[in-house]
Amino acid sequence: MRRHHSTTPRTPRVLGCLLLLAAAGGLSLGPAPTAQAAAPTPLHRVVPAPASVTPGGTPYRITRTTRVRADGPAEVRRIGTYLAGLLRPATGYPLPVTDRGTGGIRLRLASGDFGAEGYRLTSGAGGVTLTARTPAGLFHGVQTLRQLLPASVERKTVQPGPWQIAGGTVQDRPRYAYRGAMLDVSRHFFTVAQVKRYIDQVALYKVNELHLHLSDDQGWRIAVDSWPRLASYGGSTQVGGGRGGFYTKADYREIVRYAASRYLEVVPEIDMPGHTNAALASYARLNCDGVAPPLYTGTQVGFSSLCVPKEVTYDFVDDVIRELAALTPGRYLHIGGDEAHSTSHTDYVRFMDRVQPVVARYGKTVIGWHQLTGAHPARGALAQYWGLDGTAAAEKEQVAQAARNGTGLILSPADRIYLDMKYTSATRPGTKWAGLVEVRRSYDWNPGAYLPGVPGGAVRGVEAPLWTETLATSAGLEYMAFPRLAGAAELGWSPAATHDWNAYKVRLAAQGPRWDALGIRYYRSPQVPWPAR
Ligand code: TNX
Repeated sequence: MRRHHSTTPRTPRVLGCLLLLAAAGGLSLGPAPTAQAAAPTPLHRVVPAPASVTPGGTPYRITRTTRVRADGPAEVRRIGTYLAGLLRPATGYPLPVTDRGTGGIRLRLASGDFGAEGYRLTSGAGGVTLTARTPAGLFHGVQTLRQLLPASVERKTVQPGPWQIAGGTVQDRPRYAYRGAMLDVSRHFFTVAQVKRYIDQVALYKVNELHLHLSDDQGWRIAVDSWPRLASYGGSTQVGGGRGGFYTKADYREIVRYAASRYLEVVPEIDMPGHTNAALASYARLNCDGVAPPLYTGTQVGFSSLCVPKEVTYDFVDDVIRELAALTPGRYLHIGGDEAHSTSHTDYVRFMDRVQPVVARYGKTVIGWHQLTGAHPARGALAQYWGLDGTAAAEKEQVAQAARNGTGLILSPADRIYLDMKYTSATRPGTKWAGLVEVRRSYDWNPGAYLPGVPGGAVRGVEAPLWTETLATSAGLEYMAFPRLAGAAELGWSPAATHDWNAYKVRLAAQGPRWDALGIRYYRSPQVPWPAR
C-alpha cells in the first residue's frame, strides 16, 4: 500500500474565553448564582452543524419544575423518557414525562418539511419545542438539545447549572441518508456492553448506521446454528492470541434492539470470499484441499479464500446469510469482498455473481467493499469506497462507472476517515498504511465531490470504519474515534455550505469538555482550540 505522511500544523491554543452573561430573562434580578453563570451555548455551536439557525429571543432555563411533555405515540414518550434520563443525574431535577400542561420541553410529531430524520428546535422563555415528522427526527433533535446545554449535563452527579438553552430556532435535516460507524469486532472481540457504549457515543453525532464487521481471518463473532463451530471454534481467539468471543443470537438481538433505541440500523458484515480463515479453520470441508488451516492471530491480510469451485461453499453461504438475515431487521447485509488476494479474478466474479442473489433471496440489499465494482454489483447494491486520495485513477473510474450505472456509494476513504490510522507518528495505537490522519485532514474533504465522475445522487453517505488490529479496549477505541468520528458524522449530516475548518474546529473544541464529562479519553489534537481543563 502507498505510504503518505501528512503534516501536523500547530494552531495556537485559544484561551478559555470568559463569556459574558447574555440578556437572560430569569437571571437578571435573582440572587447571584454560585457557579459562574456562563451565557448559553449559541445555537450553531453543535456538531454536526445544523442546516439553519436563527438565533434570537430569551433563553429557556430548565428548572426544578420543568416537565418533559411528550404528546403522541408511545415512541415519542420513550424519547421523552430517554431525554429526561439524560438530564436528571446532573440537574438533580425530577423532570417528569407527561403528555399535558404547557411550557417545558415539548416533543411532538407533526407533518412538515422535515424529511425522514430532520427536526425543528424552537427555544424561548416559555419552553423548548422539538418538532419532527418521525421519532428519528425527534431523537436527533434531542442530541442537539443536549449539546446546547453545558457539558456538565453529561455528568452522573448533581452539577450547579444553570441549565439554559439559547433562544431561537434550529431547522435541521441531514445531507445524506447513510451516516455510518463501523466497528471491527473480529480482530479483537468487543462485548455487548462495549458495543452499546460505542452506540451511545456515535448517536450523539446523529450517526444512524452501525456496521459490524463480524467475521475475518482472526475471528468469527456471530453464532450460526447450522454451522456451530464457526463461533465456538472460529471465535475462540483474536489478534495476539487472547480469548476472543462471539455473540449468541440473544446477544446480537440485544445489540440490534439497543441500536434501534438510538435510531441506528445495524449492518452486519460477513467478509467473503477472502478474510475467511476463521471459517476455514472451523470446517475442513470448506477448504479446496479439505484441510483446515490453524486459527490465525496475526495481522496479515489477503491469504485466505473460500473455495469458489466447491458446492459446499454455497451451502455455507446460504445458511449463514439466511440465519443472519433472520436476525437483521435492517435493510442491508454486507458481504465484504475486499482484499481477496488469494481468489483469482474469475473466481471472485463467479463467487459474487452467485452470492449476491442469495442476499436478495433473504430480503436484504447487498453492500460490498468497492472491489465489488470489479464484478457485477447487483441492482440496488451499495459499494463502500475505501481508497485513498492517491488511489489509481483506473480504480476510481471503475467505482465511478458503477455509480453512473446505478450503484450507490458509501464513502470511507482510508486516508481520511479510517479511524485506526495514527494521528501523528507519535500516536501509540493504530496503523499508518494509509498515512497519518490528523483531525483537520479527516474533516477537510467534500463527500459530494470526492470521486471524479460520480453523479451527486450516487453518494448515499459517509462511514467511518474502526479496524481493531491494534485496539483491544474501549479506551483504545475512543482515543482513535474521538475527535475524528465527530467530523465524519458532520460530513454525513451537514450541508456542504457549512463546511469550514476554522468554524468547525471551534465547534469541535466545545465537545472536549463533554467527552471529559462522559469519560471518553480523546486525542487532544493541537489543531483544535480545546478549552483548558
Ligand atoms: C484494510 S478496508 C482492510 C482491513 C484492515 C484495514 C486496516 C478493508 C476493506 N480491508 O482488513 O483491517 O485495512 O486499516
